[in-house]
Amino acid sequence: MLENLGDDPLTPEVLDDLETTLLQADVGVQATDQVLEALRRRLNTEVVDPAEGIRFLKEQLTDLLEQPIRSCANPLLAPQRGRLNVWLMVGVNGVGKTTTLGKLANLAVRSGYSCLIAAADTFRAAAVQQVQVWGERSGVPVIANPSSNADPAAVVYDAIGAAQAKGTELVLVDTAGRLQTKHNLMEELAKVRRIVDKLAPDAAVESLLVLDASQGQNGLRQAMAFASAAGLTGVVLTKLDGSARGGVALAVASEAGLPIRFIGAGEGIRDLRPFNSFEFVEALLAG
Ligand SMILES: Nc1nc2c(ncn2[C@@H]2O[C@H](COP(=O)(O)OP(=O)(O)OP(=O)(O)O)[C@@H](O)[C@H]2O)c(=O)[nH]1
Ligand SMILES: [Mg+2]
Repeated sequence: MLENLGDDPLTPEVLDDLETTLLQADVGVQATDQVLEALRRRLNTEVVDPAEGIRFLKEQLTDLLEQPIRSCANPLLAPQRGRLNVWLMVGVNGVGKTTTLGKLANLAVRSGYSCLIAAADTFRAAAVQQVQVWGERSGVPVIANPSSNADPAAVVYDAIGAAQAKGTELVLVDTAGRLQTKHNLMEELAKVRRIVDKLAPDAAVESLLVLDASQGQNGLRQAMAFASAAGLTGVVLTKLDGSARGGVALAVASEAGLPIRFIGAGEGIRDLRPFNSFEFVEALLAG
């Protein structure tokens, strides 16, 4: 729709269309209101042509995404060399945690990090096998507990111990999918998080919420609930190769204050990109 603006002035109708576009892209009411309010305030004080209006809007959206990134020490998330990094993949069922972990393991190996996978999804029988396949693809060892219904915290304990013994730089932890409303499962996750902090107090810990872009605004509720249980530090947005625009990233960045770190756009091992807010906003508003 933005291409069709032509030389029309930015009328209230055009602003309404913009609002609809943002809401349909799952940006959410609060973030949408915030950026459109900024645009309206500007329109009240000066004459703004459509191209400038759109440029201003993109700048506002980018700024919402950049704020949580700016408040982190590292604008681009990468494991820190020469020390232990522990990255947890958390989220609701089927969002792409294990796939993202597999892609990250591959990226880490290609970037020359020593890496290890902790198979801490002990909930589903096939989960360990699935993560083992991903490990084999990149030649990354997988630490698992063969007993059924093992304690995920025990697997993490073993994995961190192995990493410390070998001087491994990156431990990627696969966790079971869980609904944010299941209190006992969220407690189990909080326990895993505490074990990491206790065993590896000097490690650089990332707790990454994996969000399925096609779940729209539900992602914000997931972010709020996982933030407290898992001590979230960032978000990976998956399934952006589908029809979802992933505007929930803006809601999550502005309302949960979480930086978006990676984008998953496909099932393949290389279908993972570092998050780029400028590119993201262009894609969000395109066509
Ligand atoms: N199209 C697409 N599919 C994806 C993407 N990421 C993951 N998937 C698919 O989503 C499905 C679930 O992926 P998993 O990685 O098993 O998800 P999970 O979060 O580990 O699932 P649970 O462990 O059961 O909670 C699989 O079929 C993946 O191939 C993506 O970026 N794009
Ligand atoms: Mg999984």
